Parts: sequence; structure tokens; C-alpha cells
Amino acid sequence: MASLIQKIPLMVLLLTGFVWLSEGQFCTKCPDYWMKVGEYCYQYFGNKRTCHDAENICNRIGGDLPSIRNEKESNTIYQLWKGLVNHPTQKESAYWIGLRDTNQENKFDWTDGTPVDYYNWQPGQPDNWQNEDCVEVRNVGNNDYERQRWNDKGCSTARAFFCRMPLN
Ligand SMILES: [Ca+2]
Ligand SMILES: [Ca+2]
Repeated sequence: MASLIQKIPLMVLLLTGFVWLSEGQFCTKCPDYWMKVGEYCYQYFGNKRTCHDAENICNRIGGDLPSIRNEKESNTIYQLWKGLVNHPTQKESAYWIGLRDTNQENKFDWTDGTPVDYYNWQPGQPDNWQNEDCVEVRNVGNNDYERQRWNDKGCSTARAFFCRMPLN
């Protein structure tokens, strides 16, 4: 019995260390209200915002508008969106992504700093019609592949959006 009592401080120490490791250094959970998909946490905002408001909201809660770096990532975000909205085939139910050409016309950058080496434009886009500098996944087309394609859009347009943060 005495030896068990002597071991209690060691057990507490080990338990504390385990909790610290599981919640800190090796965190694999998303914060409350975020959805874990692959190596990222996503939060969807169905209330439509201008592109810059959407970006500010994401930054305030510790994320960014998503960058889309390949076909697989495009499909991941599209399928997530499709599972969240009530009318996924409704025209113009588009959502912002973090692509911009606000600094220099036709030179697009991701707001999270990711290098731009993948594009998925709709045919005829980007057209900068009436000075469009933000980018939406337009959700127009006959199938899931076509609905993932992008359109440059006026930044003051209100759109739904995702925020994304990497898992620690
Ligand atoms: Ca533009
Ligand atoms: Ca356009």
C-alpha cells in the first residue's frame, strides 16, 4: 500500500504528460465547429459575404480562404460543399476561394501564400468583366467536374465561403 502511494506522484506526472502530448504537440483534432477533412479543418459559412469580408472572417478565426492546388483538392472541397448545402445544383450557389488578382491584373495569388501552379477556369474565364479580381467556384455545368470550375468575379459580390486551417 505504501509503495502504491509512493507511485501516485509518478502516475500523475505521466498522465499530465500524456494529456499535454495529446492536446498539444500531437494535436489531430479540429477546434469546435470545424470539420476535419484530410490534413485540414474546414468551416462553412452559408451567409453570403463580399470576398474581402470573407477573408477577414477567416483570418479572425485563425484560417484562410481555401487554396486549391490540384484536382484532388478541388474535388475534396466540392464534395464537402455538396454535402452541406440544400440545393447543390442551384445556379449561382457559388462560393469564394482564396484566389485574387487584386495586386496586378491577371496575376493571380492565393491569399494563404501558396504558389499558384494549378488552375481550373471555366471556358472563357478569367475575363475580368467589369474589373473582376476575386474568384469563385461557380457551380455551373452538367456534372460534378464542370461544377468545380472557377470564374473571376467582382469582389463586392456576396458569396458563401469556406475557411480552412491546417491541422497542427
Ligand atoms: Ca481581374
Ligand atoms: Ca468572370
